[in-house]
Amino acid sequence: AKKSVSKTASLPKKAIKDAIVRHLHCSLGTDENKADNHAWWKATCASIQEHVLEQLRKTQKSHYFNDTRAVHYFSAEFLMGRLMSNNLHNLGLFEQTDQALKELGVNLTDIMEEEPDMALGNGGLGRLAACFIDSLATLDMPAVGYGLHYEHGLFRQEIKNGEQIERPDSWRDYGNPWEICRPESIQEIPLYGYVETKYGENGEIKKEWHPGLIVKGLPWDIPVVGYGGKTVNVLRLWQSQASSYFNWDVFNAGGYVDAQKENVQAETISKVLYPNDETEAGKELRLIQQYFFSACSLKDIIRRYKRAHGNNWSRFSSQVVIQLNDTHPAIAIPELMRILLDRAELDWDSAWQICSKTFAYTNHTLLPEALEKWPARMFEKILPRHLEIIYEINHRFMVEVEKMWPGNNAIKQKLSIIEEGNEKMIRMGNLSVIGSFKVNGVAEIHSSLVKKNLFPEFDKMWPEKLTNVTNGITPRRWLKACNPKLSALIDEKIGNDWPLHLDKLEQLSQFADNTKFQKQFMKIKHENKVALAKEVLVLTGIEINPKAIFDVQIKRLHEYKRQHLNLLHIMALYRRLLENPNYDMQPRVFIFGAKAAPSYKLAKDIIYAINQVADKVNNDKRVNGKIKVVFLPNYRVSLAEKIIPAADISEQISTAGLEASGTGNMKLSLNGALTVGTLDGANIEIAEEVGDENIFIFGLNVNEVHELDKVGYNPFDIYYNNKEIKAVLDWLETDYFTPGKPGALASLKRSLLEGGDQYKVLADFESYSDAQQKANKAFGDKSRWAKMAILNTARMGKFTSDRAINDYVEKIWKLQPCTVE
Ligand code: 26M
Repeated sequence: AKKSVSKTASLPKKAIKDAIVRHLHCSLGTDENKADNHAWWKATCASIQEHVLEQLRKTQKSHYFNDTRAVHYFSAEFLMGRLMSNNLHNLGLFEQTDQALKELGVNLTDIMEEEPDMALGNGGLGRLAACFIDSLATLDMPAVGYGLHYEHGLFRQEIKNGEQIERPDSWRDYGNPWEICRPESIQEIPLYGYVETKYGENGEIKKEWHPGLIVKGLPWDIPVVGYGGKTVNVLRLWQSQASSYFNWDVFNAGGYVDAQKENVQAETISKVLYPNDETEAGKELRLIQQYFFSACSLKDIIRRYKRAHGNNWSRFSSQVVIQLNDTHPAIAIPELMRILLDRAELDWDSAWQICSKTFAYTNHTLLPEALEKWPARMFEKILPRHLEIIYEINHRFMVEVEKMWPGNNAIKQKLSIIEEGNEKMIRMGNLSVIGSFKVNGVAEIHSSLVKKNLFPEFDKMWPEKLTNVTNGITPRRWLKACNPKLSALIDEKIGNDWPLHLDKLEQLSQFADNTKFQKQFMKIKHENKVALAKEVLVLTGIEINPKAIFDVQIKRLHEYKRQHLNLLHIMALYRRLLENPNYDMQPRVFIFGAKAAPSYKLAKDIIYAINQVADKVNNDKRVNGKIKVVFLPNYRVSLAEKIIPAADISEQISTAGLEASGTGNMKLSLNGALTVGTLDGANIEIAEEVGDENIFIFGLNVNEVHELDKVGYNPFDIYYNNKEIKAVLDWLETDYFTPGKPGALASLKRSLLEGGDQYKVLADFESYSDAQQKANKAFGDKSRWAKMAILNTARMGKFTSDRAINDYVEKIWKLQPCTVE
């Protein structure tokens, strides 16, 4: 049986109070009378951190003495959000701390608002990494997260005159109370320079890389507290620094200023998170970032391995598994080869044996423009030795391809790591598949498309390599912490161990028809909606009615996610209302949260369009409050935690085949929102779990999208045949929503007509509108709606990230849990 009560859970309130006051005095240099919320927040963090660090020490001791196999989760992004509430809940200290602070005259909810989000990620991929390290610690798995210590996380979004403005994010300006600097574990990373070929005593060829620059990697450790407070793992993030000793020559030669220039370059590496999840920017700095954190992390792993096993590499791949979160850290594969060949002086076959048993790779997207490729000439300049190794990996792989498909050059071209063309490119996806022992997609449909469309030949060569692990989310953050009222109700009904055994939520289904329970459930939803309405008023000045349907689409802005399908439907509803003031619909508030990549023009146009339509609709008396449209600026983890518990409808409306999984879909359904969605990503598995009667599925499925493309899709056919669609698209060209600026929204119309409507928005419009009408009708029947919402919560057990991690452990990582006293 799993720990249910943590040691810290018995900590008396008095001890907590004393610790907070002690930190106020001794760490913050202030006192109870002078302290503002920020100081109280910091003092409270410091007192929590005492317990965290004690458990961290015990965990590390236990892992060391047991010499456990461990997973190393390599990710360019960890979208952690805020840590205080999570750490308190996981330590079992939330209630006592709340009480202790109350007695000190301080409100815990208020001081939690002082914590800036740790927004070191773009969206789904980064948040998945954060959920996974929570589950790894909760399941007592030996694990380390490795990433970059960005000085600036994802940009802060402001909306000015309806348009997105990007502002720098400065999450560490006043210090981060959770992180620990570890100068004793600094690594040095070579870059640039050239490769010298030498000949050994027996005439064997040896390669020596003479780097042109060496930078230092300074690790910062963020403790990751498992639920129950026993295992505390670490997230180790690397900050780049100038290596002073290497630049000593320049310095002494009177080049003080030149040396400073090199310092600036070195320190730029970890300056900022790239916000571009649209297309591969091909930026040199991004490649350097990837190599920098991969190389630091590998050296860190090897240093630890050698402490236990000396120079004997035979046990490396049985002690170390490295999970590549997308191809961003794929450069770790040739880097490990380089270390084994050039440093450890192993022969190629022995090195490749080790290497190809160490890495596993997760694919998160099928969008062709998002598959990473780097110009070979960029590699030549930054990582000349790695380029040689990649060519050698490819050469040997091509020999295997020739055995399998003799004389077939087309297949060789397709599978080659090197893309020949105008400019030679290195395909990081192919490198990752070839260098890994397992490759997984993130939902059933996605994994089957990875096999069938993306890597079919690799699947033939290695039939066991490609597999699926459906994503999950941590129920500790995404239900227990963010929705305390619903959590308390669930505790009361089925006991309090559901955060560890989410399948137990199924027991709620016995109350789905119970009128009293329905009322309790919906009362909590209503209270959460009142709280969100307050927040919306503060953030936007827009008044919304908590009795209306709260219809939510929160995710990065991308054409394939189709926020514009949602918008066209809103415009159609608006038009129906204008044409018929008695048009029958439940009042509805459409809530959007989305950041657009700064260079993604059309995505920014869609944000502008949403805001302009919102402005018009919200202020049109004829609408009579039946439609409100809210665009919440600066969508981020901490805002998601406020929106999700208040949502009635969850918009998951991507073009079938393009959303790898989605994870917001799981969070919303877990909190009792009903999905309006396509048969895409994890929506399919959500529908399987909740049942077709508790979800609103619409639109083309993957096969139908495929068929439509085969016969040829012409959006003009729909435009000319559907009066409503035509009217709505034509509306965009007028100045109705952009007074004095006719055509300001025309790019949207163009992309859907002349642009070819790549994402089948018009093709799915009617079906979407029908699904929305069904949802509208269902909401009118309070008891029916309550039942559906309850069954959504009850049937989300599958989507805990604990299940996902257990799948990884069984299928890929083969880890044993290691308990901590
Ligand atoms: C690329 C180039 C330059 C800078 C950044 C990028 C980049 C960053 C993030 C590209 C893609 C990135 O993320 C992709 C992503 O978030 N994919 C999502 O992964 C989730 C977790 O598996 C899935 O649920 C989503 O469906 C999938 O879109």
